[in-house]
Amino acid sequence: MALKLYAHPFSSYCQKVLIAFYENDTPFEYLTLDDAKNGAEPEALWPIKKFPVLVDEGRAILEASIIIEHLNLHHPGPARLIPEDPRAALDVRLMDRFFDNYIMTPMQKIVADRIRTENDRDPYGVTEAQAMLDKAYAWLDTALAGREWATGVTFSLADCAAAPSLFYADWAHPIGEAFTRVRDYRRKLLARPSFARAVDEARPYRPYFPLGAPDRD
Ligand SMILES: N[C@@H](CCC(=O)N[C@@H](CS)C(=O)NCC(=O)O)C(=O)O
Repeated sequence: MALKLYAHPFSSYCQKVLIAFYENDTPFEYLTLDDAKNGAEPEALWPIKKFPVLVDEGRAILEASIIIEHLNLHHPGPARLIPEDPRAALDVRLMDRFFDNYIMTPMQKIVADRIRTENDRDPYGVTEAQAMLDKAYAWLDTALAGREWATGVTFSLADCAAAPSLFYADWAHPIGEAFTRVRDYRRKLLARPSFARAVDEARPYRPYFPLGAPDRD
C-alpha cells in the first residue's frame, strides 16, 4: 500500500517532511490540502488539525519529526537522516528541537499575527518572537562553527528542520548580516536539491505570504 502524505507545498512543516522523502526518492502519494475532497480524512486522522499527516498501511503517523523517524525506521533509503550511533542521533534530535522550538515557532507566531485582524493582533507576543529569533540566530551562528551541516558533516533530520524554518524566518525577521554562518548555511540549504525542489513546488503560493514574500530565494 502506497504511503499517503497529506501536505501543502507552502507549509514549512510539510516541506520539512518533503525534504526527507526527496532525499531518498521514497515513493508516496501526495495529497494536497487544496483538494477539498481530502479535507475530511486528515482531520479525522488528527483532530488537532495540523499538517503534515502521513498514512502508512492505514495508520496515521503524526508530527513532522516523527514522520521522518518513521521513514528512517520503516522505509529507509541511502540517506540515513538519523545516525545509527545513539549519541550522534541525540545531537541530531537536539538540533531538530532547536529549529522547531526556537526558529519555527517564533517565525510562525510573527506570520500568524499578520493574518489576524488589527484588533486581534498581539504586538507584545511578536516582539517576544523577534527577540527569540535574534537569540536563536546568535546561538546558531556559534554552534555552526566548523560544521558543514547542522550537526557536522552529514545531512540529517536536523537539516530537514533547519531548511524551511530558516527560509521563512529570514522573510519574517531577517537574519542579521553579522550572522554569516547562519546566512551561509541558509544559502547552502536552498541549494540542496531536495529542498530546492520543495521551494520550487511552493513558488505559486508566494503571493499568499502575509508579510509579503521578498523578491529573492
Ligand atoms: N508540531 C507540528 C506542527 C505542524 C504545523 O504547525 N503545521 C502547520 C502548517 S506549517 C499547520 O498545520 N497549520 C494549520 C493550522 O494551524 O490550522 C509538526 O511538527 O508537524
